[in-house]
Amino acid sequence: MPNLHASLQRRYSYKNYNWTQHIDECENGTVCPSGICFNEPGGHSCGSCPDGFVGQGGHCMDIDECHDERVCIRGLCLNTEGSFLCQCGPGFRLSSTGDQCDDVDECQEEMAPCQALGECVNNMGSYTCTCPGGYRQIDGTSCIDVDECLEETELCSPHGTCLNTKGSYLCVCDTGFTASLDAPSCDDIDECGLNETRCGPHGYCENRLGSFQCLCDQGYQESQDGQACEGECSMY
Ligand SMILES: [Ca+2]
Ligand SMILES: [Ca+2]
Ligand SMILES: [Ca+2]
Repeated sequence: MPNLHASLQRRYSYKNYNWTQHIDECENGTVCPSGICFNEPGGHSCGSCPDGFVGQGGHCMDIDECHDERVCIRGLCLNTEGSFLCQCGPGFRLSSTGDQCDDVDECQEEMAPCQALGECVNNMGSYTCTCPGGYRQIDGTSCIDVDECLEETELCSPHGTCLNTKGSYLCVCDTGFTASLDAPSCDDIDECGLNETRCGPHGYCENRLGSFQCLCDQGYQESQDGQACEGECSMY
């Protein structure tokens, strides 16, 4: 209490003054707004204004800290007598210095907000949960599989059936078809192109949609399914 000490010193230096005739204004605690009062012969003086106030001695005025744009950054500043309050909105937290609002990094908090598969991405005042391909965000925090087969009814048609999987889907192709490399559909298998001698030495292979047909040389006959040539001998 250096000011109290100074006051006592000053009182001590006037020890020879006739105190019986002197009125001590400092006894009335309201004479100095600063709260620091020096009793003097024939009067008094006031100490400097306390923190948060500006002025000299008897005249102290509250400082409006909120006028300073460096105070309470990103927050709502409320001036008070001798100080100020900084109120932070959702997604922000008062800094340790108490004079600005800092973004809360929700992704680093103990209770991470994103559910399984959701990747947390922090941003100023909030966060987002991003989902991997084939998943869609719900409730802002969770990722669910997209059922591509339900949402795009023409997928894999007309020669295949769509099968939903977690994070993707499959085209299950009809017999004679195979999944297309460049579209979600099923392409005809060119059985003849894959195996030119498919119909043996006595037949010509002709590709058909979803199948193939053997055209047999004279003296040979197509098998029941049309996919081989049989000599007359084998028929008996
Ligand atoms: Ca944030
Ligand atoms: Ca899926
Ligand atoms: Ca074919």
